[in-house]
Amino acid sequence: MASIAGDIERLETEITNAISSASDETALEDVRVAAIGKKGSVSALLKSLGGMSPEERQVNGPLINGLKARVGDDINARRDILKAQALNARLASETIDVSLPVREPAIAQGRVHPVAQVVDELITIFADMGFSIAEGPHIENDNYNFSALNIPKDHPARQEMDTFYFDPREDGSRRLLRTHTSPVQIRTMLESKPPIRIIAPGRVFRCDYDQTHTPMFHQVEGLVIDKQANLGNLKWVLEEFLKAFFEVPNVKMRFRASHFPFTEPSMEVDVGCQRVGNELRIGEGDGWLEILGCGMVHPNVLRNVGLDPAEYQGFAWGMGIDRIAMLKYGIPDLRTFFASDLRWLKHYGFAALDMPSLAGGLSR
Ligand code: 2NM
Repeated sequence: MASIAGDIERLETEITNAISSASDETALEDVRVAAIGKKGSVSALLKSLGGMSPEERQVNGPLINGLKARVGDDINARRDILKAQALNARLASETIDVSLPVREPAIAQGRVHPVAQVVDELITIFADMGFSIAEGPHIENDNYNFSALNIPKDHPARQEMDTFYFDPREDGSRRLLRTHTSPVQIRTMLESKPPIRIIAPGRVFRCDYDQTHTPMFHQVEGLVIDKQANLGNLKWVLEEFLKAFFEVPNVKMRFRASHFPFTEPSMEVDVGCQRVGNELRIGEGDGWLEILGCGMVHPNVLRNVGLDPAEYQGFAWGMGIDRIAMLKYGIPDLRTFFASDLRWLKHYGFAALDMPSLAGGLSR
């Protein structure tokens, strides 16, 4: 009787070697298919049982089936090892150091310019008092920037020196860059009916450049038109604004007589202040700081926009946004505002997602 015990032993050594040298699961699968797959070497041996005598089959059958079972077990054991190795390799290559500092997303790296921050604060404060925000073009005509505002033809503000004029047009008229935001008030009064409560923040342009002046700067002007609007209302609005803006419980105010063509009477407002070390505190103290101009809208201005001064009156005020930003945030030099220096912006700028709110404290 022909025994195949020797053949089985040789085949088993061969397969066992192949299993242990399979370096990954794919290679191991190839070994499995070549041994116990349908057309594999062990399967071929099993098939050969069919051509054997019953006696041979009785001896060889258990031998071959034993081989098949051992090979299967070997392969499964090797697969477990390879799986674990692959997982360990992956864990090693995909390691994250969770102790590293978090990298800031772009939104957190950007900064809001102090002027933009102050405009947001102004809008928050005046919106809370029932004011709307009005805007207008930077390029204006002589009428909206000067004549409608009761600024006479020979007024010094009209001269080339202060105003950026464009080249004259065919008809002799000249466009200009607005020198204040007042043309926005004129446009608003022409377009809408009283009561009017607006603020107009925006860029203005004057031909002037030194320590404290830049040819482009920012202004906010306010306007209230109503049948009974009066100086008492003006004082209240300004006082509420100054307290909210400088985030102090009291602001000492002083109204000094002044002159603007577009208001009568006209006043300049000083606020109390105090130097504490390096810091200038607005609100109370022995010092005074000029902060804004204001007055009752001149009857000629009302007439120029078709309002009857006998029926309506109004008050208006104006101030420099850059200047109040410097005062509130302790920025010493105006010219640095427009230098586009990223280090400056990182130092004086505000977090992009930190919106001013009265509930949260404007500049928190
Ligand atoms: C100021 C001071 C005083 C002002 C007046 C007007 C208008 F259009 F109603 F006549 N707008 N702005 C005004 C008044 C502006 O800035 C220092």
